[in-house]
Amino acid sequence: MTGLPRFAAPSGTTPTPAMTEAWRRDGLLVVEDAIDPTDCDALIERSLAIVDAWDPEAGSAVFSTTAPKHAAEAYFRGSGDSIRVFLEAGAVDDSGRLTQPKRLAVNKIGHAMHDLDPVFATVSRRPMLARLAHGLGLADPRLVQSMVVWKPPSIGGEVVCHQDATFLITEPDTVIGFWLALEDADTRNGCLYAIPGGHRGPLRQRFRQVGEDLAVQTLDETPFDEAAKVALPVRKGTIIALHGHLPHGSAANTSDRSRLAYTLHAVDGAARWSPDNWLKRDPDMPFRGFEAESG
Ligand SMILES: O=C(O)CCC(=O)C(=O)O
Repeated sequence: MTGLPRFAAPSGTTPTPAMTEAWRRDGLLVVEDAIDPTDCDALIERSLAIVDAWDPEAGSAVFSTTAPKHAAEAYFRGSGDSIRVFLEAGAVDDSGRLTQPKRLAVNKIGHAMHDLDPVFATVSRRPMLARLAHGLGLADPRLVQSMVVWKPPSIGGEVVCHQDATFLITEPDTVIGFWLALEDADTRNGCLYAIPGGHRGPLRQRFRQVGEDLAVQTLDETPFDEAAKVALPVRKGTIIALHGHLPHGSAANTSDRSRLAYTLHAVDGAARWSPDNWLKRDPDMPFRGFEAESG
């Protein structure tokens, strides 16, 4: 277990001073029982329905952070304002065909469920998330990206250590990640880990559009302090808020249990959204905040 503090969902409208202090010091906040288990179940149910309804023949791509070939694929590049299913590398053969049932083959679903799916849209706008976003410094939070990270039993892939500001660029950097455990997560089924305090180090990379391509650019060669990684086992319904510069990731799922998580990324509307972002939106579908209707 970790020595990091764990907090109960704040009863007031803002995070407590102890939470704000932990956020400033660690760059992450573990908030237990933040989202009702029935909401977690509803998101799992919707996720299963999305996967069941999805026809792999109509479009698919493998998503992997260890061998990131997805960056070249139109299926990935067009997923910023849609709902698309991505596969584990270990679930397809050399020609890209599924070698196992869909539900056991998914790497993730992304990246706009929070705007396009009514169940995800509702849970993404629960007051607890809005309070955390405001309380952690987003003056005008905008929800830019959502993912269900699937981690199927046995083949759920590693998410390599990264900083979210690498992938979601505003000027200045403002992104905060809200990672919600839809199921209990521990070290055997690939819970998150993080490097507390690592948000005070430099941003190492940018993943951005360069000409017609998406490319990773190195900004700073300082390695992540692997020895300082702390595992974050949590119960279903826990939210882990992650500063955009905080190094974090997750190990492969080697267990016989799944480890579904929902991750929602917000930026500050007061900052400039870089046109270089990989994530593109149709002009008719601007980023929304936590309000139920567009605002
Ligand atoms: O759910 C995971 O395993 C990793 C998710 C993550 O790192 C992210 O959303 O930035």
